[in-house]
Amino acid sequence: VEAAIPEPQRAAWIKHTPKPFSTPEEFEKDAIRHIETTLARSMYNCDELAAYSGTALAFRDRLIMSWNQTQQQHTFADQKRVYYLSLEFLMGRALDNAMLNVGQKDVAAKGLADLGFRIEDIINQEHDAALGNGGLGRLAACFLDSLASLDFPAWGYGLRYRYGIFKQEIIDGYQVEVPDYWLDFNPWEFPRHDVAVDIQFYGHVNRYQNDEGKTVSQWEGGEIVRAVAYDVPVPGYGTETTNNLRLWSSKAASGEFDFQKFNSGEYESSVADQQRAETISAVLYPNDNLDRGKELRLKQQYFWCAASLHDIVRRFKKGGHAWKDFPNQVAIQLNDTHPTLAIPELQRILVDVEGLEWDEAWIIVHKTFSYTNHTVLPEALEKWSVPLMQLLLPRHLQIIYDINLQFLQFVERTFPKEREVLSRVSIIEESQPKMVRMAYLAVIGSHKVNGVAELHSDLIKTTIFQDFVKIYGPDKFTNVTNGITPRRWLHQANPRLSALIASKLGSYDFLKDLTQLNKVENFVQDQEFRKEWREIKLANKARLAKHIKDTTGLEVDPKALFDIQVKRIHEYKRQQLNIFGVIHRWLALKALSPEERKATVPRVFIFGGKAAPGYWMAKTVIHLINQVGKVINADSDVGDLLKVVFVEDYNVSKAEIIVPASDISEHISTAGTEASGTSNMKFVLNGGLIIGTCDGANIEITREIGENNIFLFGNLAEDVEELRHGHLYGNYQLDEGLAKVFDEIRNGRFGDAQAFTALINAIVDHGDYYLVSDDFNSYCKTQELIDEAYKDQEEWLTKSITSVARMGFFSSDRCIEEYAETIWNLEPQKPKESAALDA
Ligand code: HBZ
Repeated sequence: VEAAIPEPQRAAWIKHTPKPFSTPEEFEKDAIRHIETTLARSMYNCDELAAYSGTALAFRDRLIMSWNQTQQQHTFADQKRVYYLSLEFLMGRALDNAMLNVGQKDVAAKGLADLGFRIEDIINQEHDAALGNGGLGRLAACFLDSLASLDFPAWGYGLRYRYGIFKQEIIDGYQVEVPDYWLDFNPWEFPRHDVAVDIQFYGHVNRYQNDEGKTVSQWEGGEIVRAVAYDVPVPGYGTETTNNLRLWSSKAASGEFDFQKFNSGEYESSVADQQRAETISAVLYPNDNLDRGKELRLKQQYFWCAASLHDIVRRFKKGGHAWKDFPNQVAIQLNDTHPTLAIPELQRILVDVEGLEWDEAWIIVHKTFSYTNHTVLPEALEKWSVPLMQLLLPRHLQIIYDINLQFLQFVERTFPKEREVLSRVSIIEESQPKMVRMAYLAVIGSHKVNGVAELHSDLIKTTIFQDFVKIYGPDKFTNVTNGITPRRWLHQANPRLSALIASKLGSYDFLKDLTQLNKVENFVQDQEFRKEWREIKLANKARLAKHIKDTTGLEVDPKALFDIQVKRIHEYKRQQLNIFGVIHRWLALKALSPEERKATVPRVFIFGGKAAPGYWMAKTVIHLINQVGKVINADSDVGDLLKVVFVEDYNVSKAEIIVPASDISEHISTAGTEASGTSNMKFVLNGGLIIGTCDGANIEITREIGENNIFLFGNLAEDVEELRHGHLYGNYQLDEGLAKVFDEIRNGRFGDAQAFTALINAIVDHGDYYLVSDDFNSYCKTQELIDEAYKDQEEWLTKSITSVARMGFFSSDRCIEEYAETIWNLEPQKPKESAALDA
């Protein structure tokens, strides 16, 4: 390939390709050129947004050079790639990350200062790329960072939503959703108008005999929508590797159909067709852990799967390999069941389009895919109605039926005497209407299925996939405990802590091998080190206090114990347990004499998180938190001893401010419901302790950091079922402390009592499914232990440092290496020249 370009041309090209900035002046030159020419602005109207844009464009130029180089090298090497299919990528901001990953933040800071700007202000101009709901989408973003940082040939595939997750405003204590139109100016994407795929919907299937006398199926008619690729460069940290995230945008296919309409004067309906096509990628569905079965969602899923597979197959075919080599060239990871249609789609391409035999094709499909499950909650398991699928994807439904038939025949041969197992494991649920169970299809079409923390991976084997373990044996099911990228969640969010650690360890190498953090334990008695550690935590708390003051007007004391719960609002995550605990604490404080109160540790409870717009109970929880805050924050009896804050519009950028500022964070889901959790890892990595249940990754965090360094409480997963049964059929006894809390709410202490009846009734009358009452006492007692523990600041500091030192396991790098070795069979591809690291 390289030899084809004559030497003089090569030399000219190489001479003029943009290089990393070696001085602030070089950066300034590029930024100014972009501000003047790309943006058509000048020195006299360069505000912070323009400075951000110029900076971003200057860095984008660099990224695209390494992106080009990476893609060329990967194509040339012709080795296996992994494709990460996720409907969500919660990337957050890109500029800070890009500057740190290429090691040039210092250069940019100096350059911007020369132009009269503070780099923090410039970074804050950027709009979050918020194409996700919560943990699942952020995990995908951490994985992309690790894949690039570890030099794995990998692409992400997703949708380019015009509207990401809504912006949350709190008005009179209620959540109000505002659209997140984020594409106004997005320097991080490259439209690829030449990469377009036409995607078919509706229509019918024709079966006919081909020339060789073979019966073939052909999907015909229906509608076509065009998928256009937008590429987002994903730079690795301290490496030249820049991978690609390809997001698909929908638009009308300009076929003859449209022209006919234009010509016959149907301008309006032609424009309406266009808008209908664009609707597909218009908006991210804002539900997490809930399946609503909307037609447009199914369209999104197929549109994205079909476009991605078309792209993957096209790339594979360019390599000139035999079809049986497909799984040696391609690994596809399904992030939850959302991309499961990729399974019948690949089977369709191989059989209907490429003419392979069914069995031959199925072996390829099955070796290519693997599936990650993120939940056992029944309401989150995706099912699509058979009539809807028949209408929208008639050929895929046939293929699913054929896959099911072969599977059930296999099950029957293996377990001839167990007929009832057949209906249990069938992909088709025999309900009215019939439903396609996507998780079963994902299991059957994949060679590996993984959960995201040990407990969760055990649970899927004994609950939702129990029968499949019997059918396939246990080896198909595995665990890969989640992780987080230490680049964003330590180095970027908490630069001072990162620098302190680097100063002791001698380098920033721990950011690429987080297990090296264990050496931090050697300094746990180093007085100077301890002092700085303490100061950094205080400074991070002051930064959050300032944010709270700026956004809510409330003043909180950075010296108080900061107790934080930030995550999507969901009954199973139990923000209600937390706020009931706050009320309980308030009542207890008010009962103390002023003298006694002096001995209590001041606490600030900080909440944040979005409720799905249609999730009434979650919205009620937000309302209650705000009402409780209003009353308590104005109560002079308790003054600074107790404050309650709700931080509006929790997102990735807010998390970067909030996570480093905790003393305690709360991860208090009903045991067995939170698959893993990842913010638990982020908080501990930043020196915060946690209060949590024995759930998800809390269990492994405890194992790593030691049980003296975590505050665990509550019932165990293995007891949950029996407790629930007892609530319904035993005689239910509400916890006494909780009863008092409910009395206060019912008495109208926090405004209109009626507003909170449903919340209370769920516990008192409707079986307390999430065990709030069962765990209430244990929760409050553990909170008291925390008050006591916080009084011994030296011991607290020791716990903080020790915990951080033991968090090496939770890097998403470890996670990706596990996937690469045990699931993808994937090797890294080191870039030819590697740039120096300048952290
Ligand atoms: O995935 C989360 C789990 O709740 C959490 O425990 C885990 O740590 C994390 C990463 O593995 N799941 C989600 O965030 N799920 C969703 O956001 C979601 C979005 C759309 C859906 C279903 C779930 O249709």
